[in-house]
Amino acid sequence: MTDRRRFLATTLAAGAAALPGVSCAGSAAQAGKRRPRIVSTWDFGVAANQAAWQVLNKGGSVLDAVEAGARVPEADPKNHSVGRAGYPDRDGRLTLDASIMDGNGDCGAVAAIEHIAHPISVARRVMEKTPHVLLVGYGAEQFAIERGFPKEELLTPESEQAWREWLKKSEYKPSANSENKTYGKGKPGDANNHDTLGLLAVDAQGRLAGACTTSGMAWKLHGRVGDSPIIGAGLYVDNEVGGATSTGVGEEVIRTAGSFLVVELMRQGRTPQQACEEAVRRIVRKRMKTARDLQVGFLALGRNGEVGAYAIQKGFTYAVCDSGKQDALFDSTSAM
Ligand code: SD4
Repeated sequence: MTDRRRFLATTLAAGAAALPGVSCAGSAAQAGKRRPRIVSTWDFGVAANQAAWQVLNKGGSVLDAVEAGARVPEADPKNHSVGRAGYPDRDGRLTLDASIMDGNGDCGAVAAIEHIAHPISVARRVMEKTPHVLLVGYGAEQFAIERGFPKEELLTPESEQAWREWLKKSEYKPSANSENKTYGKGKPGDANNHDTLGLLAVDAQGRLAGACTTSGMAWKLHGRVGDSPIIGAGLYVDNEVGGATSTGVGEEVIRTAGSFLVVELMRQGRTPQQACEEAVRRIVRKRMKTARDLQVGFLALGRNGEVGAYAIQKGFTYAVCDSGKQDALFDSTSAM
């Protein structure tokens, strides 16, 4: 058993009992007593959750918390799928997507932005300082610079080398969970070509916010935008119900308005777990032929703190943080 597997197994054994409302490994979702909780996608979500928790625990708002959490992988040079050091598109350009939303329906996003290290913070400025929801490309970059964000080269030598390796064959073939498998130890040219941080938080009053940030699919066409900055696709939050976020092949999530679908299913009475399962099943039903090679994962948080997660493939992990435990990591159940 690898160290990570052992850690997951230990966490799973202890986690279900220690975390009311967390449904993991297919166990029946229980309604949790309302308390602050933060959840996020993938192994790197643990560190993001902890940063968000520090904000929430000191009395900060859920919005401040999710922004602080998202900034962690954005700044991590070992993370090749979010922010600085992300893998570039097929032209060698690193373009980033991010969105932020609170439970009152306020939201902001940037797509295909270049040279700005913290797209999540730009997304928040779009939400708070403009009448718009989404700024893209050069316009988003100009807006950020006007707001005082430094213009930087974000492509690291390691990411550039990986791109040069990729150029030798130039095959565009997303592979499931690839970044997570090699997180922190990827070799240049590895097929670790995607993964996104989606982070959701609820405070003791049931107020929610969410953030989603990514460099998108590595080696994508220049100008390609995934689900992460699309409100309703990669992220959706409603204080009346809960929130949802997604990771995986964004085109499939956009086609099904995935995160909105999960929240609406919860509104109709499904648990976060049931809602994630139904959203995944819809994609699988429509993509019978290709689903085997496709990864999409949904993560949901009810306003009472209940958690659900489900993916097409095995291997989707998610992190949960609350007053009981700040570093819990779970394996999502999956359709295949
Ligand atoms: C995108 N959903 O740009 C993102 C990438 C991702 O796991 O999450 N991959 O399509």
